[in-house]
Amino acid sequence: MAYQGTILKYSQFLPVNNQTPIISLNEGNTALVPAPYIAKLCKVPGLKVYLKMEGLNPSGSFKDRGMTMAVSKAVEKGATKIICASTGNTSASAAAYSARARAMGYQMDCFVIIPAGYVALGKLSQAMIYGAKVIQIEGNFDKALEIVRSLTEKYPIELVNSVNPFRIQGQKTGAYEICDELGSAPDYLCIPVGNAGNITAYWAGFTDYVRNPKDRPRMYGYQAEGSAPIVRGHVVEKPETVGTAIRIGNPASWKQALTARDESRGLIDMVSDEEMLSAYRIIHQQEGLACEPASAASVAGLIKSAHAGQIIPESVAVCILTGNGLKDPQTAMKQSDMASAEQVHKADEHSIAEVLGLLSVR
Ligand code: AN7
Repeated sequence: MAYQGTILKYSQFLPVNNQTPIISLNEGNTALVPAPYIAKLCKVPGLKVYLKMEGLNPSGSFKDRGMTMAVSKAVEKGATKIICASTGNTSASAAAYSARARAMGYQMDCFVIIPAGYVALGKLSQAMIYGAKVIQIEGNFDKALEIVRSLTEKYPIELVNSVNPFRIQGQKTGAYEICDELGSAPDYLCIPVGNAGNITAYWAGFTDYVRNPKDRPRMYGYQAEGSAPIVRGHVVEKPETVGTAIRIGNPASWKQALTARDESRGLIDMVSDEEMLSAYRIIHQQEGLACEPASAASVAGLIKSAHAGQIIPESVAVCILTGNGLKDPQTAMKQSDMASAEQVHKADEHSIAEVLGLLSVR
């Protein structure tokens, strides 16, 4: 049977039955790619590093694993409207899966509430072209989440943020795939932390899938220094980071993230924007792989933890690259040699050979 997405592949672990309409875009089955350059940078003897390419999902982020479940269950209970607050990827995913629900003959409208000015261009354009109603607010993600939580208590509209338990259920499949591919769980699972839904989901997934607690990975979560409420132990009123996806000051799954950390004997740390951007450039330029800035927090964090002696020799670390590199073209441009790329040259072979520095090598 051809691959048909995460729900059918892992139905035995998910709250679905034959009556559940499966709204799928063939999400999941994402590549797990070795990252030898990053492994070397860690300076830990015998360390193996893999990157889980979640940007290869249909709407370009890990959110699709949760959204296929959340939208399927919304359709099952007869909902015709879904809503989310979002830093961008949840809105793109919700918009895509509601379009897919319409393809299957169900009525489904999608509303997304986003912080004005802080959603990467790729994500905003996705929500729009998939046909969602996009509402920008003056205020950050935390405020947007407050509003949608309140709205969904008062009106007949389904909340599809990760406070919806089906989102977490669906996102467990990332952990299953890693275990299937490696033949066992890794020693460390490095993951960016924003609203803390994904670290919660991965830990639940490893707990389902790996019988012996000793064989489960340590969960290493990383927040951005300017939006690190879990690390600092208090709500951050004005979160700031170049990784706009994780610009979240009051994570909904805060407690569950602490449980994941403590049960797995892991840690939750933070990385600076400079560390995140350095990892972002390394992933692209030294591995030939791609992700958005917030995703690079997992690699920046791994490097930081390795240098701090928190990764043991001969171990295996998996970093989750949560979102596609094309989500945030503006940051990609800013992190590159813009001055030289923007210059327009005469269409003249000799002068181009000169610019390329080829004349002297002949
Ligand atoms: C690329 O889309 O919160 O800790 O509204 O887009 O589960 O929140 C996105 C989060 C990491 C953090 N990497 O995951 C949203 C949103 C990327 C993300 C996270 C997000 P959680």
